[in-house]
Order: sequence, then C-alpha cells, then structure tokens
Amino acid sequence: MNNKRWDALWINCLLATMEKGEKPYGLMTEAALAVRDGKIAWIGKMDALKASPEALAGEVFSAKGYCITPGFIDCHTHLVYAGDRSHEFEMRLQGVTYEEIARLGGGIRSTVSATRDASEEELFQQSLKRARALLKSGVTTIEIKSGYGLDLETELKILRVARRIEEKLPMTVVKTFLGAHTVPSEYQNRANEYIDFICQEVLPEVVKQKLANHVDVFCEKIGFDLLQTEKIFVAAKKYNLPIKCHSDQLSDLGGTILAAKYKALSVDHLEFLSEAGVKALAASGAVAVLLPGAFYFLRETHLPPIELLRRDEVPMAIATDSNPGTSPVTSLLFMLNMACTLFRLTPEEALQGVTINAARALGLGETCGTLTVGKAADFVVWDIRNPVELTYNIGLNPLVAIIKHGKQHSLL
Ligand code: DI6
Ligand code: FE
Repeated sequence: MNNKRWDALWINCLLATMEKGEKPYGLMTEAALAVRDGKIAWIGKMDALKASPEALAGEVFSAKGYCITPGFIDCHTHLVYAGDRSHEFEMRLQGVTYEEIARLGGGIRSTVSATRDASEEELFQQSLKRARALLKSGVTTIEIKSGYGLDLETELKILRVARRIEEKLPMTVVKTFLGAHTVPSEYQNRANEYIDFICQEVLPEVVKQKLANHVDVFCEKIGFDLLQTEKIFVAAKKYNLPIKCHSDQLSDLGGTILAAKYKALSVDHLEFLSEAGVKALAASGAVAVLLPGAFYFLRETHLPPIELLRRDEVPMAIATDSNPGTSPVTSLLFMLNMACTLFRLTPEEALQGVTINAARALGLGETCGTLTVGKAADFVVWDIRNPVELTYNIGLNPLVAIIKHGKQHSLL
C-alpha cells in the first residue's frame, strides 16, 4: 500500500469507455485511468491531472497511445465438459443434421457420458485450457453453465470445476445451473419425471452448496417444452435465482415470451424470435444474447430479428456459446467479427455486446462492462488505434496486457 492518491495510473491511453454519449465507444483521446483498491478511481484527459503521474500514483504505466477497453465479458458458455465431438463434425459434413445426431443418442448425451466418466481433475484440466484461450482473447468475466452432467454428482462436479477456474485465473466466473439441458438416457421418454428430479433433488443441493448464481433452460423441441420450462423457472424463483433461457434457437416455441414474463436476465440464441417476442423483451428489460458461433457452425440461415431488436432498443449481447456440439469456439474476438459479418451489427454494437450488454446479461451492469469510476478495474490494452479493428481482424490478436481488479496479469 502506498501513501499516494492512487495505486496505479495508466497514461497515454486511447480510452474506449463504452459509456453511452455523443462519442462513439465513449472514446477519450490522450487520456488517463487511475486505479485504487481494484476499482477505477479516476478517468479523464491527461492535461486534467492535478500533479505529475509519479506524484499521484504508486505505479505509472504508459499505454503508448494504444486503445484500452473494458475487460470483455463472455456471458454464455458451456465451457466445462469432457471429450469432444469432432467425429460428429464429420457426420454433419456428410449431411446428418444436428437434430438427427441428437436422436441417434449423440449430441449432448455423448458429452454427458464423457463428463460423467471424467474425474474432477481431468475435467478441470480440459476446461482450464478453454478458459485460458478466452482469457487471451480479452475475457475478464465469464459465465459457465452446467448441463453435461444431468445427474446430481456430475452437475455438482461441473459447478465445482467452474469455481476452481475462478480460483486459478484472473477471471470472474458466473455459474449457471443448466440441469435442464436435455433429458438424460436414464429418463428417456420420462421428461416430466426428469424435470421433477431436477427441481426436487438437484437444484436444492446446488443452492445449498452455493454453486450457482443463475438458472437456465434449453427450451426447444429437442430440449424442454413450455410447461417443463416454466416448472424450472418457478423452482428458480423459489430460491431467488435469476433466470436465463436458451430460446427460439431452432424453432419458435414461445420460450422468449415465457422467459420475459418471468423477468429473465437474458434470452439466448433467438434465431426464430418473433416480433411479439421482441416486444415482450423490450417491455421486460431482458438482454438478447446472440450466439453467432452456433449460427455459423450449424450453418443456420434463419437470422435473428436484429432490425426489430434494434428498433425496440433491446440490448444485444454477443457470446461464444463455447460448447462441443454447436459452437466449439474459444475466441470472443472472432465472435465480434461474426456479429458484424453475419448478423450485421455495427462495430460499436458488437463491442457493446461483449462489454456493457454482456454485463447486464449477467446482472453485473453496475459493477463492470464500462470504464466508469467506481466499477471494477478490469480492462484490456490492445495494440490498435481504433476500436473497429477489434471487429475487423480475423485471427490477429492485438492483446498487449490484461488487467483484472487493477493488477496486470501475465497470460502464460
Ligand atoms: N443449445 C446449444 O446450441 C447447445 N446447448 C443448447 O442448449 C448445444 C450443446 C451441445 O450440442 O453439446
Ligand atoms: Fe448455449
């Protein structure tokens, strides 16, 4: 601890604060950002500093004119799982559809058996690699869902691994219980009994062990119907856990409207979202999480109603949906390009989608997602001169430094 005003001061910055205002990206040139006790303590033009940087802060860093953005937030991942489904990739290239593979017992269920068989340590080591890759693409906050266990012990194992990732890496991990990912083979043709098992046995234990921040449901023909989805929502509300919903991904079951009725934090995928669903979202304040990786990998052609979401000012977030079946993605940077190229978001909308709107999708809009005094000092230094470059380049990673709670971290 030093006796100076701030712990650290970053100077010579191009700050993309992502705050709304007259400047795109909340851009501030020749700027400085100060950190104290892990939070942003001051932001402004360098010529507004009241004394020399060395007199004001214990440590002074020059960003050399590079661009600094808020730490990226990946608000939708299924990162913790064992095994891989590359063989299914080959089948899909031969014309077998995702739904057909699921009906043949592949898909989620094949990852479930691999995850049940893996030890906690094996699961941790395999998942840590994916988390590190996302960290290297600028992610300082990540959401990790369960959903590849579908029995009590494995669901708990997945959520413990998610917690260990937060202990190991400079990342905030938000844990989401997705026991309602699909019906496991031992409950074949007994989906309602499985929902009761989830609500009466698994969720209570997850809550008792404080292993989840949110609850999610896969509301889809190959997932759960509206009645089953609503049972999960009611159970989540009983434990005061905010809800999210995979909805309208492959068809319009009305999942988004139901989730909006239950004040969901976010609804995710949305390729088949109806105009009525957009209006329900706008009225509820939920975030629309778009997952271009799954759209791309499934070679989907039915676009989410981006223009309607924009017209009704529904906040749009962008995430990797990192999972072995529909989106084996570990780069949020690549999703920025896809959000613009495939979904026609503007570069500013795409960057809002991995910062402030992603924070809101996790209920963290007041603590991160913009460079704002009082918020977490989670930020990334990029070797770029314009934020648009982050959405334009494919494969080039201009990340120079990642700062979490005000401390710079090596990415080795
Ligand atoms: N929607 C998806 O795209 C993933 N889960 C979900 O609810 C697919 C997960 C998988 O195929 O393993
Ligand atoms: Fe998903």
